[in-house]
Amino acid sequence: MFDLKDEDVYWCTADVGWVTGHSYIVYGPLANGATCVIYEGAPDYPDRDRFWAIVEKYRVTILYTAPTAIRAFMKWGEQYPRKHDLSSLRLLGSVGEPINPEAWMWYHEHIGGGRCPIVDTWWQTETGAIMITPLPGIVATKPGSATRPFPGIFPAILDDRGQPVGTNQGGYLVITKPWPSMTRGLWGDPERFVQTYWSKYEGIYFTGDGARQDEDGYFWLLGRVDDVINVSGHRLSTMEIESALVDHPAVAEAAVIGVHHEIKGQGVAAFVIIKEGYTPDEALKDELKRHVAQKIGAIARPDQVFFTADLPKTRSGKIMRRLLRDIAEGRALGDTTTLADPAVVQALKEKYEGQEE
Ligand code: 7RM
Repeated sequence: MFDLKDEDVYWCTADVGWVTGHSYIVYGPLANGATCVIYEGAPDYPDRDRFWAIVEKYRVTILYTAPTAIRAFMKWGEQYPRKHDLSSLRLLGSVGEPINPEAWMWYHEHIGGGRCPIVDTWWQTETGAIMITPLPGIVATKPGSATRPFPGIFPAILDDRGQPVGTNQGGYLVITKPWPSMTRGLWGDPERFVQTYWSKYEGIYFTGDGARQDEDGYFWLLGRVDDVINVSGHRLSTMEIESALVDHPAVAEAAVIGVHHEIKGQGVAAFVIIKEGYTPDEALKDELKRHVAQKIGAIARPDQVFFTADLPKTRSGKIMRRLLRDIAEGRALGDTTTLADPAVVQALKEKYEGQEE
């Protein structure tokens, strides 16, 4: 994937505490005897050229980073990379979420000087290694596509009934044959392992991602189809953030969704029902945001908190996050016929439009 040679200086900018860091700062490159840069710090400290200063100083040849970082660099402006000699770079990588073509082009031009291939690498914690990626110099890239499966990996895109979808039709991304680094279980919860990955289709690994394949067989990832949200390439579960919120004494109930965010890809929006005796004010919003950051980590801190008296639920009590997403993104409401009380969502929509930050 990274075409590693003895002379290369490889730098994966991920946080070592997240899976890309474990796999592509620690196990992978060290097992392969790579010469690596290992860095901990912020990309804007002491200044917004931190990455480019490091590339120049250590003559980095292979740089592996994330779309969210690239979007932040785009926003800061090309003057920061331009201050440095980036001519050592020969290969760029991207991981963590779909890279939007605009960010791809900017990365290619302003970091890669128009000469470096970009490997857009799709994989998951559960896959243990990169699964869909161009091979540099072999597979022609298309901005925004992770291109083709790595040799020996067999992905497919299926509909709800398990039938392959047609060209350019969206569906569920699955892997149909085993591969060396696949997850073999969930610690202490074998039931959940079967439920999450092996019960949608018989004998086929379910990724939880949507995708389509174009006329050249290239894969285009379409994001998650479950309650996983992707903030700056970091995977978070809506449930986990909801639990952190409910853990606060003021909170009776909470529903968390991912909403479109220009830099982070997705941001966290929380709809919160508070208990009697608490005041739904700005101070409480800030306190709840702090509480989540303290319980889970800064990456999970909600961008928006909305107080509400009710949440849209089905008759079986499942929160309809799809409707909350419609509300948060200002879209017309989708199908509400399965709601226990359709009035709740209309009231919420009106209230939300008043509260928007
Ligand atoms: C490596 C990592 C996995 C989820 C995965 C996708 C998304 C990751 C890409 C991507 C489109 C990519 N592991 N994802 N890489 N989507 N193109 N190149 O992020 O377990 O934390 O997350 O991330 O939704 O299912 S992870």
